[in-house]
Amino acid sequence: MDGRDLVRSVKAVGSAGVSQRLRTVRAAWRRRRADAAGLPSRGAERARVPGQVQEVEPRLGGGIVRFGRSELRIVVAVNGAVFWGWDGAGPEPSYALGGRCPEADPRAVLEPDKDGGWRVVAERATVVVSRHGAVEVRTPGGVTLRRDLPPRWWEPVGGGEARWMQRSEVAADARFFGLGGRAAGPRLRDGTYRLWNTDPGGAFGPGDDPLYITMPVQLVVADAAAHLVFHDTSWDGSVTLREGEEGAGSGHDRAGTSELRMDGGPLRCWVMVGTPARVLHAWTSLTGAPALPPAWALGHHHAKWGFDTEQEVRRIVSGYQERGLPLDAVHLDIDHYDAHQVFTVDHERFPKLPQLAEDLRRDGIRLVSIVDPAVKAAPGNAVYASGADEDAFVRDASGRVVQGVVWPGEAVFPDFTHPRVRRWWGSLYAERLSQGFSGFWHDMNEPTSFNAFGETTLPRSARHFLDGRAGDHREAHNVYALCMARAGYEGVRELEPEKRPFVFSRSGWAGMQRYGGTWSGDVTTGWPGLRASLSLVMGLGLCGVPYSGPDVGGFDGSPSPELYLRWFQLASYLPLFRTHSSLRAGRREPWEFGADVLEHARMALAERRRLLPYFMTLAHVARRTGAPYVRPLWWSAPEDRALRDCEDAFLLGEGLLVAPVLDPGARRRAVQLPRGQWYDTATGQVYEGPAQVLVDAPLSRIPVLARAGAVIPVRGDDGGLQLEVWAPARGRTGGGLVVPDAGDGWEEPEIERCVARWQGRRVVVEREGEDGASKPLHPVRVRGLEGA
Ligand code: NBV
Repeated sequence: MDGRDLVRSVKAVGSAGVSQRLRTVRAAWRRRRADAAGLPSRGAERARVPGQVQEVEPRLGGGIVRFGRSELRIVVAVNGAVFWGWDGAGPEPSYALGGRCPEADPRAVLEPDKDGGWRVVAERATVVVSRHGAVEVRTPGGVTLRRDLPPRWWEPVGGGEARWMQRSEVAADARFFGLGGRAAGPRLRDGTYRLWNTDPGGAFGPGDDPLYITMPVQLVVADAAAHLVFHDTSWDGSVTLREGEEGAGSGHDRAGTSELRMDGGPLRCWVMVGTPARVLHAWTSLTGAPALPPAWALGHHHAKWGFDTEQEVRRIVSGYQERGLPLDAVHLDIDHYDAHQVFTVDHERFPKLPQLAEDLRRDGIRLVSIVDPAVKAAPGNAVYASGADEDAFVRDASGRVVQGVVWPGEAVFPDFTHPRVRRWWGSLYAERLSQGFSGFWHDMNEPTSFNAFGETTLPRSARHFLDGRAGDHREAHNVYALCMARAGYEGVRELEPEKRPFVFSRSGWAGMQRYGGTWSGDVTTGWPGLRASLSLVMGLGLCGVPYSGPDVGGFDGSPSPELYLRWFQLASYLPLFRTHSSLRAGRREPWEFGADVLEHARMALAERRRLLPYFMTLAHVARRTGAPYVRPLWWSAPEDRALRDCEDAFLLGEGLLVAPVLDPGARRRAVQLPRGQWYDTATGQVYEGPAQVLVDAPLSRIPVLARAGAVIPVRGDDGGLQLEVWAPARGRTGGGLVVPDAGDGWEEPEIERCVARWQGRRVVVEREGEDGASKPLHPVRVRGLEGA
């Protein structure tokens, strides 16, 4: 940008916004200058490919294949995942891994293959390396799932970080999912998806990409098997996907392709093969079990940017209470801060926050606080002063602290890639806890800085500690929020060791589930936004992040009563069920949309409350197995192509199929059913899958179907745990898992396995403990007997 741009931009905004604009323009200038001085210029580049195999060195769990111009290291881990890295890259260090890299599987050995190639045969996959460095992943039965062509690097002649490209082929019938939170999924159609966490800078819709959470994680589902591939590199990059096509008649198949381009970082990846359940299990055993939310976080949350005062919060809460609507959490946005500064309270408008928190707590409602990473760079700001004492803030290459512009004005950014900084930041949550907050909502942590031109984040030359390795923002950007989540989670856990922390974060990366979940950011109000919300939740679940949910009603504007209701109904079946909207947007309380909507929303809230034990069970299942609560319809039948292409319905755990209404005016909708018998839970009508059926979807509810034989833990009328059992098909058995609530501490309750079967004309349920012994049962209510 030059002086003329500056003048033009100042003219464009008029006098009111001038000073803010000038500040952001100045910040943009600073950023440009810093990058020019702090980053090596690339200059001429030389391309490289691996060349021919020269020698191999078998090692535990695999080995090293040396090529003329690179070497490939392959290790099969004991969890069945396969790792390979080029140019000597190993699995560690990694921000994605939940702990140390799993042990190598001693049974996997490197052995010669045909045509001068080599292969590693493992229990779940065979990896075949060609003479020129193509790498193929095959099922144990020998079907090729993925073929990586020899990679290509571009190295600056004068030295520096190499860019690289990895092109892969998958089966013609394969579908792509994942890559973090994508608005236009969950099936990722042909196109280029960037890997750079980004605040879209306003409400986003299905056409906006990338968003806050990107991950180099692809879940590929094909007839032969599913596989997950994770390229463990946090640098900026992109993936270009092209679905394949099957040749009709005698025509040839065209393979699906994925082309991954990275601006730097190691070329290394993990691959997991099997059923979707197996793959997610391996993935979360590698990157960490999803944090278990406290039970209240599975209830209903209400938020709003623009709760002006304590009285306003009390008024909203009374609104829920007077109407008998369940409410479990209220979120306070940046407006309760003092001058938008994190870890402060505006005591004029919120004079007795701890009292408010205590009063709400007595009614079973928790307070959740927004936490922004940017710290106001001003003398007198205690957080700034203590951060400066800790040398906590990101600096540029010349050693100066990097300044951006965020809500509090000129602001600085903690370097969360430093363990000392994480500890300091974590200790600041003591102030939040003393105000009475029970949970934390991390925002603006891509990180976002309002630079007017170019990118709204830190300069790429900004320096980061990177846990001792030292580097710059090109590498740290995508893991910034992940490290912030770690700081918050670990800080809160240390401050309140007896409770499970509740943290959810707008931005993040592979492995973020260890610290909590996310929400869908500022999704736009409108029917496309509603669809995008479901896409995000499903896609993130397939990347190992099972806890998320949208802003009900969308972030901006005012939804029509029908749209609000349909959003509310959908979200009541998603892990995070939260109403929220922007400062300038209309209200989102259920009573703001007329008497009918209020009554229908009441039903959705009551059903959510009734299903809480099921949600708690799903949270435990996610923690132990990696299976998300919200699963695509193909979860247990990935070979069913009709299901693979179905994006407008989902399985909630094993037992329920939820078919939200995503179109205006719809009062019936088609539902693609997986194999087996399904009950419409509202009418009791039975359907036989696989089939496409038309079901009623009146305004009062969205269709929810129960799998015949499902055992669903619910809250009975007396508040106790009850098992709702949907009669199995005649001659069949059914079952389900039940995890009784063990409070918000760390106790790991036993998973109960229940089996439902016919005994004469009755359906009986039996419970097996983890030891297989039959155990006493919770009260049972059998449904669907008429249908069966
Ligand atoms: O803190 C204000 C908002 C918040 O309400 C929203 O949920 C975040 O996604 N925040 C973004 C910053 C302002 C965005 C325009």
